[in-house]
Amino acid sequence: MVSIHNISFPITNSLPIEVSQMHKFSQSLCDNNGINETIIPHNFAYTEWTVIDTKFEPNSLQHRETVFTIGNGYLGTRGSFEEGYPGAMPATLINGIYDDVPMVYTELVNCPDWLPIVISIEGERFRLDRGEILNYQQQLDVHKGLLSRYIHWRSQAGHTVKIYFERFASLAQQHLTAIRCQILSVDFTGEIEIQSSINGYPDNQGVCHWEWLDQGEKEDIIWLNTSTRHTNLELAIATQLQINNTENTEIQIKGCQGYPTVAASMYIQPGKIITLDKIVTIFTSRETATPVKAAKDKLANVSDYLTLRSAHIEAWAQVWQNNDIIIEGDLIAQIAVRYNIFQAIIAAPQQDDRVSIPAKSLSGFSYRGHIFWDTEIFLLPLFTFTQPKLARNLLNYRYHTLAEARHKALDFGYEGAMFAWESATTGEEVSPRWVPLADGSKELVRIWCGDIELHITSDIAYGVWQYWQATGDDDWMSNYGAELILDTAVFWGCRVEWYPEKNRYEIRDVIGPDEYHDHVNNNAFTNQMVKWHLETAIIVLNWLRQNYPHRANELETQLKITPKRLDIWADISKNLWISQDLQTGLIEQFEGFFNLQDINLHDYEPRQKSMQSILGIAKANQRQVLKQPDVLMLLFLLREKYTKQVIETNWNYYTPRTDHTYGSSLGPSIHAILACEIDKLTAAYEHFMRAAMVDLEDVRGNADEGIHAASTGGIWQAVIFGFAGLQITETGPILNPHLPPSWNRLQFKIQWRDRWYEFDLKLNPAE
Ligand code: IFM
Repeated sequence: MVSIHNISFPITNSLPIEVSQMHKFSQSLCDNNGINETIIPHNFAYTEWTVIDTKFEPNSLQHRETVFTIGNGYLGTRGSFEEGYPGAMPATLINGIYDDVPMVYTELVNCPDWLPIVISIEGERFRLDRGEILNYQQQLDVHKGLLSRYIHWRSQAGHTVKIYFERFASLAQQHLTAIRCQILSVDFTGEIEIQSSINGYPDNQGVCHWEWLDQGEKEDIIWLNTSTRHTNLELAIATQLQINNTENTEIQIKGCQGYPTVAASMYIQPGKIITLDKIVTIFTSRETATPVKAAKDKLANVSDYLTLRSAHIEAWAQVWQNNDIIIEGDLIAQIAVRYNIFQAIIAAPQQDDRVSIPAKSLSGFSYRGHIFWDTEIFLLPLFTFTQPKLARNLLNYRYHTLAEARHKALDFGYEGAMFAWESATTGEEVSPRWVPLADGSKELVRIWCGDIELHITSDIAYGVWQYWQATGDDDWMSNYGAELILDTAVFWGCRVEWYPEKNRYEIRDVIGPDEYHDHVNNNAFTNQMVKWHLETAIIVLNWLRQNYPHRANELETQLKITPKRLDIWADISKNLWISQDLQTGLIEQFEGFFNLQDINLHDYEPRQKSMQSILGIAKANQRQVLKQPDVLMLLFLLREKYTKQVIETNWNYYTPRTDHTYGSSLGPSIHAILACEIDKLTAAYEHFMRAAMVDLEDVRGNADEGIHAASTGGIWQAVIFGFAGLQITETGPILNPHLPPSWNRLQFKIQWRDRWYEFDLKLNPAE
């Protein structure tokens, strides 16, 4: 590696990584676990902390942009190239920055792009679709939160350079991002020009949400002020270009309205390195009344790149102290688990409790940045047990959106709070009602989730309860959590119907977690969760009466919780109908499910589409085929209520009927956990890997649309609740492990009631 003027190239001397240090996905799967590797292609090489792309693959550019997403909970930036590439989908998404759109109401906005750096070598633009790539490596180091790229490139005129990029979104300072760009001339003497810009007109797949307000420059600093068109959210971004050798360097301000640019030109000779640092600050009117001032002031006070980088790395080191999971004996599982934890953490708001984690995190446009049950059921446990402050932020988001949940209940003719299936800024229902058919025709399909996928209301209550149980945060529970559980219980008390002729309560016309079936009656998942919810509401109210009588009184008055209402809740908990064969324990997913035409999914293999696309919406509705676990989802959430035999019976029935690969990405981690409970370790590992590699190896072919956020949290749960078998007892957490045969060691920490518990499972201590 070359080093001139105390600047080493690349910074850490870490690129390119030697091939012997990497592991190919295919090897590990076949050697260790005997899983059918044809399920999954092989995109990357891995070390314990890094995902490495060793070859530029223009055909899967957008998949790679997703995989190499970085962020810090405030913003997420896809791994698009600084110099651009045709067909790229660069995006920076900031939590809470939404704008209005037809049909889907609101979407998370692609914010001004802080990446652009255009390099010209003797007038010839560097880009990977031009010239010749002699060597290429891109890597994400999740331990340090650094994305870097090394390119050995020859221009069409025959000039050879080595270029190194490194970027981060500071975990230490959420309004700060930075890029280092280093250029080493291999064989030429001549001029290099570097243009560093802000693109103020980024688009959400064709729609630009920004209206230019102002921009300016001073020496090597440029800034832009812009506003969302409909929601009038202001955003200011400022950047400074710091250059290591200023002799012979000419700085010029260029660009046009909405695209401020600072350009630096200089001479270079063979062996000489140019180092440029692009430091960026970003503020919006969600955090300050004066975003431009905030961005400029912050930039004026930041230190140099390496100091900022050290603080960022230190912040990640702190996170990993508690969040790391060590797996020995299976390198792919090791890096995949760390990668998924990294992606979950960078999506979680650190300092804002009025936003939550969108279904595609801050990494893509799919689902428009809307928030689903994915957060409370799949992601929340990771935070509840490792970073409870972040879990509280996520739950507070639901508390702050209670007003809209109350509106929704009223609109549907009920009391209490009924949460939106898809939620954004206010908590108003933002599920699209109509969407175009996926076949490209102009036909619209009615989507019913916003009207009748009701289980989210209990899922949120479940997240609240789990947080409270794990943290013992009575203060929060009495002030916020209890109200969430109680007002949603009020809703259920009204929504459930009594059928005197059957002597039972029922819940009709819903969609359960398995969205291949809509307008069903007595969905077992929904009904059992409602029973649990109403029982829990009574427990919470009694606790409140004993410990916080004033607050209990206040809530009873405010939410009109009368003794009569409480009697009804208790009665519903006992008499809400669930169809279960008492002999075998088999639960019917909903009334009439077993009368639907059965299916053998093997008859449709090989396939590359979901069963709903193959059969069509109406026919899938008529068949016993599941998009994702429904009864099994229930057995997972309320697992202490069910015996191993009941889990096994239902597993045997529903697993072969589930569309594991092309149904929902939420399913595999849950299947992995239940498979552990019934000692089916090969199946557990297979489902686990399908979830763990969903983005890295693009298992479903849609990772280009963004990270499967729910699955990142599901992976954490699969390791902790599945393989490690974490159970919470009256005296604290214990393990009932079921480790995959190749795992020699599993080590992790969880926090339970203010105390850290460290578990270190070593299977072959003698070796
Ligand atoms: O919440 C999920 C749902 O369960 C299945 N479809 C996608 C949604 C967002 O991830």
